[in-house]
Amino acid sequence: MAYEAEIKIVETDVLILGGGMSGCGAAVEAAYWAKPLGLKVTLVDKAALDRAGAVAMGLSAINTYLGMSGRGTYGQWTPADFVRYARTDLMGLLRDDLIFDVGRHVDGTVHLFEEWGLPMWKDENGKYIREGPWQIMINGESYKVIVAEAAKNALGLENIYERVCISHLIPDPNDANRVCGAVGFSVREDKFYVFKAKAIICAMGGAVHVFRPRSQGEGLGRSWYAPWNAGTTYALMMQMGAEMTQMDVRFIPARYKDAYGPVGAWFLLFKSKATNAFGEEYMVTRKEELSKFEPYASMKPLPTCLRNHAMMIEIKEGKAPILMRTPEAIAALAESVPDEKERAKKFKELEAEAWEDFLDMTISQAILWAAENIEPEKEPSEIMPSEPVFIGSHSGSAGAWVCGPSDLMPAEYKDAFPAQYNRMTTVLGLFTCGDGAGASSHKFSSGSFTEGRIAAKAACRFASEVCADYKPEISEDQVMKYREEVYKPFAIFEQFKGATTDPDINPNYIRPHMFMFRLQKIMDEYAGGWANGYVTSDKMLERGLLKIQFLKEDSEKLAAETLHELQRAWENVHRMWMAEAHLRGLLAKKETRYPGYYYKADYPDLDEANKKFTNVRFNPQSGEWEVIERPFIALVD
Ligand code: SFD
Ligand code: AMP
Repeated sequence: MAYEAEIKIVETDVLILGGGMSGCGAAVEAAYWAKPLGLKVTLVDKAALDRAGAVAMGLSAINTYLGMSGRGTYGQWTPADFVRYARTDLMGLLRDDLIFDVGRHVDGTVHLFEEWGLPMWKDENGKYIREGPWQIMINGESYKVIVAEAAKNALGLENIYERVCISHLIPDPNDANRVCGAVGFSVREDKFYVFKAKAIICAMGGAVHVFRPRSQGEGLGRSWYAPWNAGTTYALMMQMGAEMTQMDVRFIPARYKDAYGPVGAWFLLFKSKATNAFGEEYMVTRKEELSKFEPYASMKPLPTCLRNHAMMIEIKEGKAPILMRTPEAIAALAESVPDEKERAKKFKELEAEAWEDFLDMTISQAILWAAENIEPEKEPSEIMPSEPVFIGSHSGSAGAWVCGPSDLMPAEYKDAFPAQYNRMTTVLGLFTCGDGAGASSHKFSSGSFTEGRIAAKAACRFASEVCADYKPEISEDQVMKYREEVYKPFAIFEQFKGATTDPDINPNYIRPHMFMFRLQKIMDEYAGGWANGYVTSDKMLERGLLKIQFLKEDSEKLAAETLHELQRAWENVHRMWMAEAHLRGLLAKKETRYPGYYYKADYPDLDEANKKFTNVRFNPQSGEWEVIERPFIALVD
């Protein structure tokens, strides 16, 4: 029997799915443009905005700030410099138009954050203190609360739906390549939501826990990136038929072992060195091996994947543990102060900053230090390459192939889009940003918020220019079908729960947790997870795809007992879609462009002469996938 949750229909013009950094940016900007255009804007998040998304725990730095107006302590970069920096980091293959667009607007976003009350580190002249060339330091424990408050003020609480988990996008009944709505369910109440909209901004973050994490057993769930970013952005866009780019590009963050504390502040602010167990600085000793990946091995800063690659060679040769030399770094900075008393004070300050870096951003790392009696000023800490995650906003670049700004997008890309609106995907009315927009890395928190603003401005224009006479149609029959589909895991559990004495073990269904383990095992073993040293090959990927098809069959048998578990069920279906796209993206790539992120054993080299985008697309009509090649076009030397 169908589960009869109360049906709530919400009609709106611009629908923002996800209230993280990019969703909040979209909300602030959309509210501004919607007023004169007479549009209604609605935002939905599966959690509470104040602590939803990757910035939930806070951050200790804003990683993208150009400082064009001279407000930063050093470095006044141009958007063209930003393109060079981001593109180098991703081994020369990104969309210059998208990155330039973020670069020219991101500083304004950071200034807004300060205006809204975000405490910034400043020097005696009132300039933002840099962590590194592109990053500035913040006291960011409440970063997300501050940003969420701005979004709430802009939209009004009556237009924000919290704790509603979006499970599907709805295609227009008269145009399969147009989006007209989304459905989701309350994770607290028996309410099923149907949102009808003219333009939809899909901003539900990246994908974590697609691969088997290093944290197992009692540590399960601990990851660097937000575990509740379950690939929903990618899955829902793919189900609509959106073309995706760089789906091979996972990010392997080098992190403090077990609690996943970020390393940026240590490398850049504290100027720490990392060594192998024998005190050898692998970034120096492995230079020769990296030179196989020229021209990128000579570029500065060295691409993140190549830094990983050097570390992975050490691990393979048995020279682990890899150590972040925190005591030497703190001592060296303190020693630069000539006066003895001042030096002692500086030492204490640095010690406090070391702890604060994690207390602002990755609290569990500080807890682990305390639990293991680690005093960072006295002993080094282990660092480790983590499991792969998908995140279009950091040092990875998986995501949708989106339309760029009209003044910058190369003419060769225009045909892909049914209408040209900035950050619209290849599906009419469907926009994305942040982790969702591909081939445009290094946005981080500030760039994601900025890209949300860019997408929202275009979405408002689209809703008023293209949709003046358009009314999204979703029939009652369709609503009932979606409700039945969404709550099916409840029906399956109810039907079969009595078949065994232990409800976890049942021949008729699979629970979301077990389903996730199965997915992670396939990906870890066949797609180059950490267990295999990140190595895969076409043969392994083909086998992995076969296993994913079996898993897909079993996804029809997912069972859920509670609303919370229902959410887990849909999250894992979304992860499964991301997994398949990753396998297909890797299969389409006949080179190892990202050593240190993945290794294709059958194509171990860079194929620089054939540098191109190998996009993938699921065709919702035929159920087939296709590979679409797009040229790389540089706008900046
Ligand atoms: O040091 C649904 N990031 C850092 N950025 C910085 O600028 N500085 C740093 O210091 C950063 N570091 C860092 C970072 C992240 C994390 C986790 C750590 C450290 C520990 C990166 C940024 O956080 C990141 O780039 C942006 O947040 C990306 O923004 P966006 O909007 O793409 O994703 P989101 O913020 O996670 O928001 C997603 C939202 O979607 C919701 N959602 N809602 C409804 N239905 C569903 N089915 C949904 N699924 C998801 C989520 O609840 C969320 O609100 S450092 O390591 O580099
Ligand atoms: P992370 O803490 O590793 O997420 O990095 C935070 C920021 O510092 C990002 O902008 C990284 O690209 C940058 N970063 C981290 N480590 C290094 C490094 N060794 N050299 C240059 N940039 C780095």
